[in-house]
Amino acid sequence: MPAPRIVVLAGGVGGAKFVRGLRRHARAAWPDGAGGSTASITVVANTGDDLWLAGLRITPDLDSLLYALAGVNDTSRGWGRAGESERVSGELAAYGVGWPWFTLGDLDLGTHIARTALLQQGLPLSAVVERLSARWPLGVRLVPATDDEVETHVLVQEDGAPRDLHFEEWWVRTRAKVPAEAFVQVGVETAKPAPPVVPALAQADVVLLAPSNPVVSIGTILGIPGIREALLATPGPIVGVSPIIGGSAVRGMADACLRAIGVETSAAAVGAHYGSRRQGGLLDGWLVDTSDEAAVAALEERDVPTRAVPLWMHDDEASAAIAAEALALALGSRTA
Ligand code: FO1
Repeated sequence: MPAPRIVVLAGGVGGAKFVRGLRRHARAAWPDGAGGSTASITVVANTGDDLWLAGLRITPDLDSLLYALAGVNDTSRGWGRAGESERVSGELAAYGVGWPWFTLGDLDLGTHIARTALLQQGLPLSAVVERLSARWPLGVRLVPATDDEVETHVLVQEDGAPRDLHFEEWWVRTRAKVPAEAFVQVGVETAKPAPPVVPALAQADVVLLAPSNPVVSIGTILGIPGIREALLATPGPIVGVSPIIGGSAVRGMADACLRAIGVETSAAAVGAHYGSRRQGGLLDGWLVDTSDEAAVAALEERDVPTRAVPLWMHDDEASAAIAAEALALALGSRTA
């Protein structure tokens, strides 16, 4: 088949691994003769984690994707830059500026300063992402879900009182240990999809939901008015990859998020949560790990074509194999 136009909805760490694998598979399946691919990959990234801190605009999921695709990410932490130092953050802590428990590395701060400078020149976030991405040959187009500031806040009870925490405070300071009562996308009512999002979905041959947090990453992207509608109007099939393997979240604390919306932490429950496209949901296909073989029958009964394949993204090769399976399920051929 001709090289496909692929759109991926993705969050940060899991999304970055998956997109690296998809890029590797595309380069093998549809080579352009120069080490790249004739397939096009557009990544629509979650921006709900974004925040203003120490006067800088920080975009965690976009940065996880940017750094991982550029090959300059800290692969052990899963976020931030390789070879990082923390001289400036020590100064910020001494001045009591920022959050002492939220580490801003020196190289990472370079990105945040550049982004903030470009935003202050009046560039929308999608143009800033394009500018920052141009520094490396990523081989994919990174796009924020929206150019508007729509931050995810978490409603909790802390010290006996109701509190509204920015997602990053809940995630990093409390390690999601304080039960989330609700997630709120502040300002979402007036937000719009970033300009490239709807056209990319309208022209997609296939749309993939990366194995990202279904609530605060995929769910947040779909919460931007207009994106869910554009996704469901896409001509291509929509295939998701389960972020839950064997009943537990792979890395992040997805279970703490799923609990907050009353969804069981299982590959079957998340697949059912996304729902069958034929019945008004999102999925034309769902990949679960081989350890979740039992989910296949459960989801097929719900009209969601499902395959059980190895989903641990140990390395790029494993991630590429998962991407190949997702495309095969979507495009109906084993050679996709
Ligand atoms: N995660 C942590 O666990 N600890 C940190 O100190 C931390 C700092 C940080 C700074 C910039 C940035 O872009 C991400 C950072 N993260 C940190 C990761 C972040 O919480 C996650 O990448 C996502 O927000 C969750 O997917």
